Parts: sequence; structure tokens; C-alpha cells
Amino acid sequence: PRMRIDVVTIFPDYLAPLGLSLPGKAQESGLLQVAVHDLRQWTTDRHRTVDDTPYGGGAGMVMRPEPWGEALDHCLDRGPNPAGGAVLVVPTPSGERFTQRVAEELAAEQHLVFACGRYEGIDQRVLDDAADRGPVREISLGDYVLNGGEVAALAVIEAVVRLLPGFMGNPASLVEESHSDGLLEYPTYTKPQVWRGREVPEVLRSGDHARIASWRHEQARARTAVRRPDLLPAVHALSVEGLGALE
Ligand code: 6GU
Repeated sequence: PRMRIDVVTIFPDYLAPLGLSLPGKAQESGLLQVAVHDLRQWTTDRHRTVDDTPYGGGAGMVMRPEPWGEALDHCLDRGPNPAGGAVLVVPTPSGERFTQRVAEELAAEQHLVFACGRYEGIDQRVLDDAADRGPVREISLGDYVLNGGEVAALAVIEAVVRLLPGFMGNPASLVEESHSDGLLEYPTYTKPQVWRGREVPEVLRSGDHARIASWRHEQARARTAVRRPDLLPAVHALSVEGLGALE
């Protein structure tokens, strides 16, 4: 396969969607190989314990290092490249922000290993130990808290797998879409021409491709200015206030 993905979790059922839809098709086509592992298979005690109270006190539980160490030893050795080269991806709200750029970087790899922990976290020594052996990316989806890394891993995997060369039918649909030009998408329409009294904008039916392109660009720019001004170059985002200040 072009890429192998291992996921380690205490909730393997949460990853069931990986067999469906996009990652499912990529696996059928032989482009992708996914394996989901139950962390508890690397516990040794009768109760299959994966967490304990934090040193130094505080709320919640911390995931113990021993099962994680065994799990990562196992997964990091299973990539397509015997010389290693896996990237360890750790979903955590304290990670770097996940962006399309990060998705593109991960899509260039041959082997990704996802370590899904609960949000109080995994014993830091597990990540330090892994970082001595290869790259580790701690990744956050955004500024809100999920209970564990599983849903984040699903999101990251979907964003990565759709970028694999030879996966999507139409490469142009990848270049054109949201975030590759730094703007949000323009609004889209299909038939019928009138629906519940609402008409498709005239310009889109004009056949004038230059006018259509500039209308779409203006829609994207206006939408971005309202919803995500942080995405616009500073000079644009500041233009309204800036003009006021100049008076
Ligand atoms: Cl990657 N993990 C968790 N537990 N919560 C999050 C997150 C990740 N990204 C945003 N919230």
C-alpha cells in the first residue's frame, strides 16, 4: 500500500467508520492499510489497567506508560519501510493546530501511528521516548475539548487519506477547494433554477466565464471577511478600521 495507518485506542469501536466511505474505499483499492489496536492487549494485570492518578495531584487520571510503550514498540515496527520512518500522531487539545498544511505533510508519509489517549493525557515519558526514535506530532483540532483522541484521529485520517495521490477521481477538485487559495468557498447552486421562490444568481447562468470567476472570487472574499477575517491578509482585515482611523 501507499500508506499504512495504525491506531491505538481503548475504544476500538469508535474507529469503525474507518471501514466505511473514503478510508474504506482507499483500503479496498489497496492504496491504504489500516489497523486498529486495543491498548488493553498490552496490559499485564488482571484488571487490564491503563490509567492511574497523577503525580503531584490534581483531577482526572493519566494513562500509564507501560502499555503505551509496548503498543508503540509494536506499531512503529510495522510500517512498509523496515528502516522505520513512522510518524507518531498524538491528538491532544494542547497540540499544534491541525490545518490543511499539516494534512498535506502527513499525506506525504508512508506510515502514521495514532496514539489516542484520554484528554488528561498520556504519561509524558511515552512521548519523550517516542521522540528519541522518530518524529512526533501532537495535534489539536481546535480550541475546544473532546473526551479522547478518537474523534480527532478520524478527522485527521479523513483529511489525509483524501489527499493520497491516485485516490480522488478529479485532482482539480482538490486544488479548487476551500483553504487552498486561503479563502472560504463561494456559495454553490444546482438545478432547479427556482426553488421555493429563490432564484439561482443570474451571473451563474450567463455563460460569461470571466464574470462568473470574478463573482465567485468576490463572494469568497466577502464571506471570508465576515466569518474568518483572520484568514485575510492583515491589510484587508484592517481596511474598515484603517479607513476610519485615517479620517
Ligand atoms: Cl486532538 N483531542 C482532544 N481530546 N480534544 C480536542 C482535540 C484533540 N482537538 C480539539 N479538542
